[in-house]
Amino acid sequence: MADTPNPTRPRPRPRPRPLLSVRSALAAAAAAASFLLLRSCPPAAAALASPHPQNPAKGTKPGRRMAPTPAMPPLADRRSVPAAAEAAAGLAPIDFPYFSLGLDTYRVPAELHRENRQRLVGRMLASSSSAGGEGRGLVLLEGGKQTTRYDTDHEPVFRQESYFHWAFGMADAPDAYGAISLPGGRTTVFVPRRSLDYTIVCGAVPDLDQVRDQYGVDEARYVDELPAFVDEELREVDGSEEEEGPPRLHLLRGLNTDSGNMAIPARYDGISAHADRRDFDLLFPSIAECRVRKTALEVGLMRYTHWVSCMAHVEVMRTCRPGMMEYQLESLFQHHTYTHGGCRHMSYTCICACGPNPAVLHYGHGGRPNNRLLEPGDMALLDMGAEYHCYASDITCSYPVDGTFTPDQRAVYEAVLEAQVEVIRRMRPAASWTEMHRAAERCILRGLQGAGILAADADIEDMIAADLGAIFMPHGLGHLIGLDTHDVGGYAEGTPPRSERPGLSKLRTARILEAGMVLTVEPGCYFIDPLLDLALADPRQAKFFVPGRLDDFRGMGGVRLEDGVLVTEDGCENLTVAPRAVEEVLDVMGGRQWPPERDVMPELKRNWVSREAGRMVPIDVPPAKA
Ligand SMILES: [Mn+2]
Repeated sequence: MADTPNPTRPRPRPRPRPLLSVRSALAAAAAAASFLLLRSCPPAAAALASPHPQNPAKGTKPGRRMAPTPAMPPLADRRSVPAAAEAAAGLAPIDFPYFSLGLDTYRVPAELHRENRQRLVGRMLASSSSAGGEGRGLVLLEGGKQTTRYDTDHEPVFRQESYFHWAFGMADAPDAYGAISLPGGRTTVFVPRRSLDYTIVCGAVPDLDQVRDQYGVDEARYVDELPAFVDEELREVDGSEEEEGPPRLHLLRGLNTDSGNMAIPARYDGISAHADRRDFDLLFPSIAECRVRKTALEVGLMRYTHWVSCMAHVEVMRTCRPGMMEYQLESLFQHHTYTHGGCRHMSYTCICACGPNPAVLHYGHGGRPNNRLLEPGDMALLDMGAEYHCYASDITCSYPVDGTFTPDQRAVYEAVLEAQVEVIRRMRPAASWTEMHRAAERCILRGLQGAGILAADADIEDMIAADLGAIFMPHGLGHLIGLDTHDVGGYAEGTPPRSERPGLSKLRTARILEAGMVLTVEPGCYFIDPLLDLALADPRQAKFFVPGRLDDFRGMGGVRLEDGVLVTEDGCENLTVAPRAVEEVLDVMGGRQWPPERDVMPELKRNWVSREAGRMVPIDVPPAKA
């Protein structure tokens, strides 16, 4: 951080890049198949590591005018899967069922979901045997429904329900059911039998053998066969009931601690015949707990969603300038993640908050629709993440829209970056997320002392005790992320309860970290007038403020930096490869290549990757420091 350039030096701005040719995009899309089915090799063939030749832009120096380097090659140059691209990249072919949106979009093995089902079965059997329970039973999950808008027949684009998708990977199959037989784990999925009318309007659907092969399950049937199937599965077998009790029907019911909504158990006409066999206690905690820890295959997919979103953030960073509207930044992000990443859905509504708007934490919603004109001197806080195959990313970048930090903006930015680094330095198994939140608050308060907002001689712990951290960061440090942006299991039974202290009470989890968890690290510092007025009116907090200095920051909005971070056995891995150091941000805004040739902040633990033939491969970005 010491060798960052002069913050007041103006930066050269790149010329706007032309939009991609619509014609080439259409031609490429037409050539791409949404499912590619091949069989023979085990998924281990996907494990690969090929060094990626760095984009050669040697000799470029910060501050020099540089030709803008596209973060992603033009669509027409993207190599389509599989054979030619794999041969060119020296990669072994993938020979198992996978999901992909064609070209070089990520290829998600169906194995990912089979492994999830195995984990679920193992967990449920372990729990039920420890409770003295039975072995036989049936897990039944109901997939998401195709909905319509209000009273109309307009159909919003379908997005699968997350628990169902976690288990079966049927992202594109509305109105389906899935069943897992216990104790063996045999998997049967049920898809609607479609009418001729449906086929005429919506197209032909795959036959049952194709469904089975596509999702890598044991059997596929029609939904109208479900009642008879459940009857058969729950049938009592002579002799076995005396030892184990009759087979149970395991249904999903439980509270989402972020939304306050309940997961809805599977239903079909006739299910009430099994009312005495229903079990609502075992499935929900078991599947939620499995979702908390990600497998290597899930992490691989999340590396992709994070990489796509980071590269799109870089494009927005390069294009952003005064005179644009906030929604143009949103639009550009969506274009890049979809065109280059196959991401049809955002993980959440884009927050494109500029000028004073970062002080509105969830700006961008229907009532505040990203509609400000960017002005010179504005800070932008852009919180945008795309999802692919229903797995999320959640990334925030903050920077001055004109490419020039004022000293005050920079002081706030660096305080937040300090907090980011400090948390990533401490993240490892057995660390407390609550303690990480406090660590971030300390960094931010120290930064505000340095900026002259808070008294330089005041003790940080006294400020923490006075809840001053929650005045500047009135949200939690971060949350579990996976299929959902705010992923499940934050306050599961048996984990630390929600605190009542300001700031800590906003945490979406207070868990002790474990390897395999992916959490966002999103420290922020905001200047929210009503909160600041409350603090100034409270003698407990007002005494820490330097009179008058706060006024220089009111209206600045705020800064947030948000990365997705995987907890590993011995520390953590940052899945987010966005520009973070001030010099990185200014260089990228000036048109410099990304990823960079050197990593000026190895302490952020960014795992540098690139995409080759639908897979993520490591690339070499050596640390800048000796
Ligand atoms: Mn977040």
